[in-house]
Amino acid sequence: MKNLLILAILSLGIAGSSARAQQVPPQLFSGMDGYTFLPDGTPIPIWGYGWVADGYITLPGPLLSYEQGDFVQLNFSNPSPESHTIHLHGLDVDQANDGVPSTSFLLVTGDETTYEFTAAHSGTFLYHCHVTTTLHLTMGMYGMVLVTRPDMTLYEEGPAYSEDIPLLFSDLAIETNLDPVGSYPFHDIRPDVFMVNGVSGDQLEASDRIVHFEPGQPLALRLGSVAYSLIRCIFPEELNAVCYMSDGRPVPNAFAPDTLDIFPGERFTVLIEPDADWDGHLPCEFWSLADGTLEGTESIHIRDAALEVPNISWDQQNGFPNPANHHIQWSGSKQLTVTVFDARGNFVTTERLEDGVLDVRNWPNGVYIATFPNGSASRFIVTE
Ligand SMILES: [Cu+2]
Repeated sequence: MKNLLILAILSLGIAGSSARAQQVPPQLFSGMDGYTFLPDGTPIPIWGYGWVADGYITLPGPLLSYEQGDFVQLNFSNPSPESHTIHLHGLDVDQANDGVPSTSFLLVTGDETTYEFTAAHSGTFLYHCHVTTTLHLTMGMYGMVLVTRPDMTLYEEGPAYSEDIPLLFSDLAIETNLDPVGSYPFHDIRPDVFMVNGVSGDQLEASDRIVHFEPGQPLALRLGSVAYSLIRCIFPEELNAVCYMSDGRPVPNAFAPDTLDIFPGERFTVLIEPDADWDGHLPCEFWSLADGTLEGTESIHIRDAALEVPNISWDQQNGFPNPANHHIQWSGSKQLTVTVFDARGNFVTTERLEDGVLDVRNWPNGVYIATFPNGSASRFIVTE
């Protein structure tokens, strides 16, 4: 049953991520009282950004997602005890909105502002605090910005793809996060935690961290780094990876990378179209720019979505008729909530049923999986 729940969470997560950030007014705030957790459960203090609506900061900060051509108004408030900004790294903003204290302004405790810019180019970008940048960034004040196109191409006349996969590399030094002031001067900082999207090690094997693909549906890996280290991604052949963009612009000639080096602040967009049934890892090495040593490797798990389905443990909650062409009914409950996935684990619908009857008229033919709040599941077939 655990696997089924994982499938449900995963699928709802994918459904949720298609909602664009600007449906909710994008109000960010800065905080200096957050925690992140190492794979062994140790809490590490962080500073960072969060949505005002959520009320807590996250590592990394929330993904900022816009459509190409959007006029963006990013509201930002600073209730924390020190000054902060948002620098929109790589985006074409004017000086007043660049978040660099010496050329524009910083937000002292209690300040609020609205950064404005036009998201003129599609691509992968970053944001981070630009106050005492070395320290505030390594403490966790960073996130990714995606500018995408409604036609799901990377850029005008660029390749099409099915889904964005943000992968933000970063690192931290535990000693620094435990004692930010004591870590001065900052050139002695040596990171000892290496992260992808704010987590590392076994945390990357959590179900909602695994990257699922469908054969023939290219995924856009949105690679960006705010790490101290050099990131070296090693692409297995089966991923059929092609790099199309760097630093928010198309590269002159797309190329198939065996390895890809990402220096601090750089971004790349790589399309992958993995072989069917592939289940493997994309290893990314963290190399010290101070002494050239390999400090750590974090691996991103990539798996054919179809491989998830056979792991479900089936209960005897069978509906009838099955196959169904008009409706399917589950007995035993006057009111019943059902969540349905297709055979690949994609979310189809959640409905509250009267007398346990689900209307399946006009549904595409195929195998579906119904899940119920008590954790049981049943499989049914829809035919014409
Ligand atoms: Cu800051």
